[in-house]
Amino acid sequence: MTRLTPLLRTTALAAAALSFVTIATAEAKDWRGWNIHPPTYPNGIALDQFAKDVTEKTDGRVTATVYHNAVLGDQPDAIEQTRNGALDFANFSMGPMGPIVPETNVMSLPFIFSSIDQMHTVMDGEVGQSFSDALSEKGLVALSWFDSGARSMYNTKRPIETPDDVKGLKVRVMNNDLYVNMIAAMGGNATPMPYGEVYQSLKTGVVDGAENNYPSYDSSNHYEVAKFYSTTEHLIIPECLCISKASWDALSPEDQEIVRQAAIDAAMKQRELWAVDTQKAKDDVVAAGVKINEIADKKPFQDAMKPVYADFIKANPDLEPLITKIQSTK
Ligand code: GTR
Repeated sequence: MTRLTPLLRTTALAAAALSFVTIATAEAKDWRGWNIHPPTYPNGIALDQFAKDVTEKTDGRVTATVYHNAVLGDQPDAIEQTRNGALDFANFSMGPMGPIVPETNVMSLPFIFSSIDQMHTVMDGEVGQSFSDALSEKGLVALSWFDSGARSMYNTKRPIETPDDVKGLKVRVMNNDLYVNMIAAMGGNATPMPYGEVYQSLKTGVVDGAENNYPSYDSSNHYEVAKFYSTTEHLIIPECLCISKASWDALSPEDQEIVRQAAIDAAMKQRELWAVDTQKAKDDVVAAGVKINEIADKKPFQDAMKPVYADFIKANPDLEPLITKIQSTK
């Protein structure tokens, strides 16, 4: 047996300790998660639950933290950062995903889903899987789908009863040319803009209106400055809980299973909270003086979208079967 002098023994021990630390550091992963909403929003609560589950159930092999309120950047930036592994997980709307993953643009076609329930049926089946596959090719692993309700138009000027009422309005949209066409089809002028800039832009008149679901209209305080909310419900856009493919591939199969289950549980939590929060947000904005006009007949709006579909299909003929498949799903 080799005998070590005390000094060498100390050095050897220190080296062993150091290599242990190095190995432990290489293995323990600090995951950073992006969230556009406040921590009290259904998505924020669900993401915090996801982070806690992942941290506890992997025994700290992955330590996940959520950064809320878009402090790590706006959505298009965060998508890029998650794709290249600078961020590890996030909740993304499929709205700004279109320019990066063209297939997902199908979900941004106005009135493509007939109801939220139908959207769930589609997303939980093979079409949802095909979107996940397309995302994965672009570096994002979609593990579960969150609700985002239906988006409706609101503005500072007037109630919208028919597409004609949109004429001349300057409307903020998410970063996707499809929405520019959508607003133009009703005679409005769309401006793509980060979510965080909308409040100030509404307040100062840079834009006259925007469009979103009740929980976002409420939590962003847009209702304070744009008091006419009209239930056009023109977009039902799913949102993913997405993991960076680089972070996903670095996990053991056992940890991938833990993360997958945590993502599914988080989506169940989010959907449960979503229903309650939508009603609460609606009540809050009405109490704050918002004028909601319910549009019972959506047909004039759906008809106005025909050129948007025609242009889209012309530019993406390969996606037409997917559109037909979604539309024929009951
Ligand atoms: C919200 C959505 C966000 C973001 C935002 C927006 O409904 O949850 O991810 O897309 O709308 O309008 O930018």
